[in-house]
Amino acid sequence: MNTQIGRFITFEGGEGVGKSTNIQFVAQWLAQQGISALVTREPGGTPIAERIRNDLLKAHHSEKMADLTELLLMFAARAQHLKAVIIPALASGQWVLCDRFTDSTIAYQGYGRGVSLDQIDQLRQLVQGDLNPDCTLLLDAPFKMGMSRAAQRASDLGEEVDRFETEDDGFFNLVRQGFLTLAKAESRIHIIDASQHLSAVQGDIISVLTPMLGNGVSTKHFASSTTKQDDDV
Ligand code: T5A
Repeated sequence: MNTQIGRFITFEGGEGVGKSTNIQFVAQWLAQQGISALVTREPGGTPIAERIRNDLLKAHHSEKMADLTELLLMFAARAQHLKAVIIPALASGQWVLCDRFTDSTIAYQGYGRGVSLDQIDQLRQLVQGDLNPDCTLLLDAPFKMGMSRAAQRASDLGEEVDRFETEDDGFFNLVRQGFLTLAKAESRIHIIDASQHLSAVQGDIISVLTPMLGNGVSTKHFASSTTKQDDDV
């Protein structure tokens, strides 16, 4: 019988703040604790969702992608990812480490593009029901620092700039403020200062995750997320 309880951990933040780097670090750290973790990403994580990702990130289309199209494609990819990958992994007791999830939709499409947060919430409920992350690590740094790290990595690896990376400073400021606003409202979101040296960032991440290793934390994938207001009561 599988006695391990899967946990759903998401990594969020702006461009180049260190999500991919730290998700790999956490997977290795969990393996050292004897915990099997599935590493995945959004948009993407399944063959169909990765095809949607290609269209979403492609820098140049022959027409401008409408904001609503972008939003629906994010949730279409997420619906496939949840059904094919995330839910089965959690049900089998695996931990799931996901590079971006719905908080990115709220920050980028909601705060960044200005799409109605109520509409996003309706789609969230349709696609996720009560399935929410157990814990979210919000890697936060001034957006110019993240952009410059991402640009350096892209130049080292010969990667092309994606459609979101062509946005202006105002957009990325709104996205960052969106993430920080979410973190104030949701107790599952932990802000990690990603401007620190990588070893300090990883120390902070371990401090957040260590309490989840024991039996003291109940899993609540299928319960509504707790708000900070709830905690204060
Ligand atoms: N999107 C996504 C939406 O608009 N809505 C949604 O709902 C979702 C799910 C996805 C895009 O889609 C958008 C947001 C995005 O624009 P992506 O490639 O998944 O694109 O996301 P990016 O943020 O672009 O991912 P990156 O791979 O560019 O950034 P990471 O993963 O945050 O950064 P990482 O780990 O690659 O680090 C970048 C560089 O910095 C170094 C690393 O070694 C690397 O070279 N680094 C550090 N250097 C010094 N100090 C530290 N502390 C460092 N941490 C990392």
